[in-house]
Amino acid sequence: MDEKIVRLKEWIDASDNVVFFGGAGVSTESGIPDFRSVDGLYNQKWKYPPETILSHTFFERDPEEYYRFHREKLVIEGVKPNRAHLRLAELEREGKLRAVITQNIDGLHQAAGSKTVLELHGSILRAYCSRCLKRFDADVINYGTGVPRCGCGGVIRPDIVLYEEQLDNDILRSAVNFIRSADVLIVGGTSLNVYPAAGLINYYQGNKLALVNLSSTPYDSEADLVIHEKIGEVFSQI
Ligand code: CNA
Repeated sequence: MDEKIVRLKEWIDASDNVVFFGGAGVSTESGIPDFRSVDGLYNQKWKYPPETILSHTFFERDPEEYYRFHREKLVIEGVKPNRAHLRLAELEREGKLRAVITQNIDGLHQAAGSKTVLELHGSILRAYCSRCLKRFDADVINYGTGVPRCGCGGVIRPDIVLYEEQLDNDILRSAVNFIRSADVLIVGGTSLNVYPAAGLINYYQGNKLALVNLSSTPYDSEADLVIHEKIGEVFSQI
């Protein structure tokens, strides 16, 4: 086994306060493309980059096009948790992992059995009316065609944080608390380019910060351990 993975395993074995902070790269091995890798969403042919389509302004201006992208690119049939999601859920059951903090909106950590999951950017598995706030089953946004509307006439939207929108304060505060008091912080599958989420790392005060990401990130030089490998492969060994 890779010497770095052995070290990460030793840290985890010796701790009961591991926190995981992740992003889109955690779900690529489940078949959901991320935004920035070679076969991620940035390299596909859309008129606008994902960050534009997934913005508040765009959603208000052109919900039709938003939903075309949403249903084609964010909703992927039959996806299942991969080895990273499953091992994280197991580490929580073993009393080692305190929380999963995720930028993902796919619900795969909960599908794997994780209980304490802080969804910084919400979830496409929940929906509500943008006018009267009535809750809806996610099927109305994820399937079908056109723009889903509430009885009140408002556009039904996914319960995700679009670009230009604020993160939920309670979730953010809780994420800061978990990270600040963590013994081991594993950051995985995130380019650490999207703020304010990426800045959460700065709250970590320990000396066991592990970054597990295929490509390098702006935080590589600050980490105590950097592993540039597939996260599912790493987690199947720890
Ligand atoms: P990103 O900016 O797309 O970066 C993903 C990172 O993961 C890249 O640096 C890749 O090198 C790395 N990566 C890809 N596959 C693997 C792998 N198998 N093992 C290890 N590393 C890998 O994504 P971020 O999460 O950093 O950006 C934040 C955005 C993307 C959030 O707002 C998300 O909501 C949004 N997003 C979410 C999903 C999802 O829910 N699954 C999918 C696509 C985008």
